[in-house]
Amino acid sequence: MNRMAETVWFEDEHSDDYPESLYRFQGVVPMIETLADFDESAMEVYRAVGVVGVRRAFDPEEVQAVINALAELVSRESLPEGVQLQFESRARDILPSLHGPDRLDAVRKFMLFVHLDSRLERMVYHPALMPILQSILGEDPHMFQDMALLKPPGIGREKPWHQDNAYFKVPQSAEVVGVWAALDEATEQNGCMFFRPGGHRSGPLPHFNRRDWQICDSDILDLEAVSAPLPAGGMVIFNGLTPHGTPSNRSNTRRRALQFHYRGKSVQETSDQERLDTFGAEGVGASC
Ligand SMILES: O=C(O)CCC(=O)C(=O)O
Ligand SMILES: [Fe+2]
Repeated sequence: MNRMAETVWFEDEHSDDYPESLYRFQGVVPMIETLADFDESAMEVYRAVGVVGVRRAFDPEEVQAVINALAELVSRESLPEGVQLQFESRARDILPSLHGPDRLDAVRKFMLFVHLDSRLERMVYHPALMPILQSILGEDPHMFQDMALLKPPGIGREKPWHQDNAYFKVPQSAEVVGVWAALDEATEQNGCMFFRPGGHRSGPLPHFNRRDWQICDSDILDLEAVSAPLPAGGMVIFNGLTPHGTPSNRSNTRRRALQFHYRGKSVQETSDQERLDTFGAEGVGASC
């Protein structure tokens, strides 16, 4: 079945069994307080570590507007072609009983929807974020993928370790910036982001189809990881090559997040073949 052609579907059943040690952490990502604090020294940290956290990036009204907009969109009778709404496989039984904003508690991933609501569109080129993206990319940013990852309480599945660029048709020479914003408090228990500091500097890693399109667990187990716990409205800004993952949400708290990816506006899309030649395990003769 061609999943790309579908708009709404349930995730395939996947094992949610993984070594707990994948999410052992030595510290937290370097953090600044607000987007306005992203100065030259934050930029140096960004270049060295591949990720910078911002504790207060969006204000509570902005966060609430995003949640309201998402809740309205996932409650629509139908969604236009191109939008992708994926429910957690373990939400099959509860979905029929969820109404209004509670429907978000069944969603794993929602994609390519920001153009449907001005409250969301406004966040993409947020005035406080723009100068940071411009200085990282060296030119105006072009947002090429929007996503909401909702990891519902109790059923939100792990997102195994990966590099985002392994999913993108972007030339390897081009820089990609990911922006991940917490819409609820994100903690190690409910599935906050975990990163491999400095990992972007080692370049592309082979990815394998295991619990997901991911880095081999055995390549992660010995690495030093840091977590990115954030209050609602907090954000991480990270390089598309920085390895990261999120554990399952086994707590009873929500962990909703919004994620945008940007490349420079002059950067042209490449092919799936180039992406697989770079990240596909066959291309580099790796095993897992
Ligand atoms: O929000 C998450 O759980 C992680 C999402 C992620 O890393 C991705 O979609 O690339
Ligand atoms: Fe990612």
